[in-house]
Amino acid sequence: MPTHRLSPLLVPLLLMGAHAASEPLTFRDSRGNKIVFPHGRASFADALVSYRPGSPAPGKATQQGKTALGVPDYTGQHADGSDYVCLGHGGSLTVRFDDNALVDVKGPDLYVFEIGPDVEATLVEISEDGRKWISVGRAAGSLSSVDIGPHSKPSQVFRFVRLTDDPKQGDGGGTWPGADIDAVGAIGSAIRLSLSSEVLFEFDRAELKPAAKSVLDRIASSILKNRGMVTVEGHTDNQGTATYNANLSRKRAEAVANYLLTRGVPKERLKVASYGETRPVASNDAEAGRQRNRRVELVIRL
Ligand SMILES: [Ca+2]
Ligand SMILES: [Ca+2]
Ligand SMILES: [Ca+2]
Repeated sequence: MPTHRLSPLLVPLLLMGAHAASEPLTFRDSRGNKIVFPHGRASFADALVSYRPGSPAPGKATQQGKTALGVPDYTGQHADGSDYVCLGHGGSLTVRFDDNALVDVKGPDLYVFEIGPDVEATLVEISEDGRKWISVGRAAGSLSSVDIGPHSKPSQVFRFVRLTDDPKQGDGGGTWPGADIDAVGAIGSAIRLSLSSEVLFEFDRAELKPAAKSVLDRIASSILKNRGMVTVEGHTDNQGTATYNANLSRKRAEAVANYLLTRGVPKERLKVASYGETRPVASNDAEAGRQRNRRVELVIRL
């Protein structure tokens, strides 16, 4: 299962790889047009949020939502559905980007890899927080793109994509009713780094640890090799009051942003956002999940 909990040492490597060493991936759509994913493997969805099969539902074997994560890998040779998920008539799939994010770039921003003999359309919605959704149109099936530009603001950074099999098409019959999804990829993508609060700060504090500075030094030098905006997001777990957590996440995000400023990242390229406990990436019920939720994320547009 893909994870975005990166070791502090890997972070700068990944970030540098994002604009240098990592291989861009190229695919061809049904018309033979070349589609290049500049950020390679990172461009694709990382986590399954939910899968709700439609009615009629597909066979059990093709109800594994996780098969829509990562790079397109459908070969047509696995009858057990181990490389794609079938939505069923009117069914839906929600995925999340963890090491990248969906942003608006010139032209198409998001590609849905739909497979199988029938070309089946999906209705596409995107969300920053997994709660408020914006409809961005219809992916017509096969390998098709969506431009989120007309539906979003340039500053918005989207983390979630929801695909719903278009219930208006066909009668939903057959063994695999509804759209069959192999992968979901963001072309208009930014790199997202998640830094554990344990690495950056002492418990309940907002002053950077010395060890955090060396990690941020390397990130700063990578940022300076690019030109895009950097958003520093503060997040906490749900222990304590919502107001307290909102404040702590703001102070921590500011501490990281201020440090990046001292390393030469221009003020006009930095934006601070604090979300407190409102955007967890894991359950707060157990300590392991709470630890994942205590974090500062950097969204870096290359
Ligand atoms: Ca990804
Ligand atoms: Ca666009
Ligand atoms: Ca797949």
